[in-house]
Amino acid sequence: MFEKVLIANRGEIALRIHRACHEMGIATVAVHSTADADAMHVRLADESVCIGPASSTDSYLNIPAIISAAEITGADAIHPGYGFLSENAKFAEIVSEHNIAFIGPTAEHIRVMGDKITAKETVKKLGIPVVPGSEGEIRDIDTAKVVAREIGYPVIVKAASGGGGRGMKVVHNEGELAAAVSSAKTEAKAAFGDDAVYLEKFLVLPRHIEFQVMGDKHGNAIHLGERDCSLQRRHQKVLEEAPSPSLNTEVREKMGAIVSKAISDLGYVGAGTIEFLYENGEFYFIEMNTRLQVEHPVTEMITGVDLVREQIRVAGGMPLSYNQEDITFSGHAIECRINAEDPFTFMPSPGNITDYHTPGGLDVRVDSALYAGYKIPPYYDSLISKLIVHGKTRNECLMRLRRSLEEYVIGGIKTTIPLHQKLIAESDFINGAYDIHWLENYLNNLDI
Ligand code: MV4
Repeated sequence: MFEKVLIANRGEIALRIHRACHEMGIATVAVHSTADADAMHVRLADESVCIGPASSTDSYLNIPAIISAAEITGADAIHPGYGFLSENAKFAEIVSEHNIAFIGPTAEHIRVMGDKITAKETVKKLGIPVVPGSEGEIRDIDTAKVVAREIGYPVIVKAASGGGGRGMKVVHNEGELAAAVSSAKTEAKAAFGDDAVYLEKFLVLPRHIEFQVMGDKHGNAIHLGERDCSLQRRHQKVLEEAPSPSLNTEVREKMGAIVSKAISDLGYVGAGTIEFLYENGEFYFIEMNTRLQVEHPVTEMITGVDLVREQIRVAGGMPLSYNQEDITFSGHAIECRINAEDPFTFMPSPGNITDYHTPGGLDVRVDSALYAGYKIPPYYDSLISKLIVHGKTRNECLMRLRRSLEEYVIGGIKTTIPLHQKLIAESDFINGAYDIHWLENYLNNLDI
């Protein structure tokens, strides 16, 4: 197994990775920007290296600086966390070329899944149902018209390299199609340097359901159930839960069997997430993420599996610690993403943490790099903490979440805790009756 792992990230996820490493007896190297010299991830790690100025482009995205830090400290593996370089195929390749293990899938798997057209073609061949649409890229408007007539309006134009909802256009009739394709291409070219777009049937009121999967280098693959991530604002997830209130055991088992077979046939190694839209009992693949996700703790809370430990094991060539039969699902878990933002305008609110008290007790988990006296820098993502709560039932989980949100004190800045308190008191949320558009509608109709 590895002796020393370099953690190419910051914040709560850097701590999460450090904790898994130390439990396995592995030493850690933190990297940080000048703005993060006092950050908790630097304090906890066994060693640390400054890799550049505040701007992410020059530090957490600076490949030569990160490789140098790994070589200088003698790290034998790099964990990229989420965001930053985690789904950069070139980075995975460069790491391997330096005889350092990349804790994640192969560069080839990252590349295939990074392009949504090749991802869709690949999983379709592996037996995963996909949203009806164009066979690959739309190259001319006449083909687009034929495909759209076949699948029926509304349709959606998507960028192959898309992310965060950019380069997406919903089209209600043929009259709007040409303009939508052309503007999606322009937007995609500007945002990603790639103007390839494809067409899909637009699903009007789906849920966002994602399956956690893991594979090892011995041909084993398992799934760890789903997470419901439908509560989003501007393509940023706000709250996630597992299991999904909208899936029944039959559909869950069917989806699970399909995804684990596909991951095994693909020879995929590491943790991954297969994203679906779920509507009227039917599920359709949309994308695959080849990284550990922000919301992975809800899966850990209902399965008891340490996903980061498994990532490290399989990257080091060890088999997964679990067969599918060993994975059992117990109770319910919910994660609230707590951001340093105004809870209702979402304006960023960085600054000094004057007081800090975390909730605790049975089945309460806080993943955060905050401490009293810490100053949140303005340069990075506004996620500052994840409150994850487990209960034997969804109702018990909700009661415990309400109590935990009450207990949590983060003084000196604005946070999204009040939004979560309001949200979990809503009858639609309590009833699990929400789709991907519910939260935006709810926020638009708030009188504040
Ligand atoms: C869709 C869709 C409806 N129909 N595809 C948004 C970002 C990207 N990850 C995929 N997205 C969507 N794809 C079809 N065929 C609706 C969305 C979508 C969405 C998906 C998941 C969670 C929140 C969303 C909010 C708006 C639109």
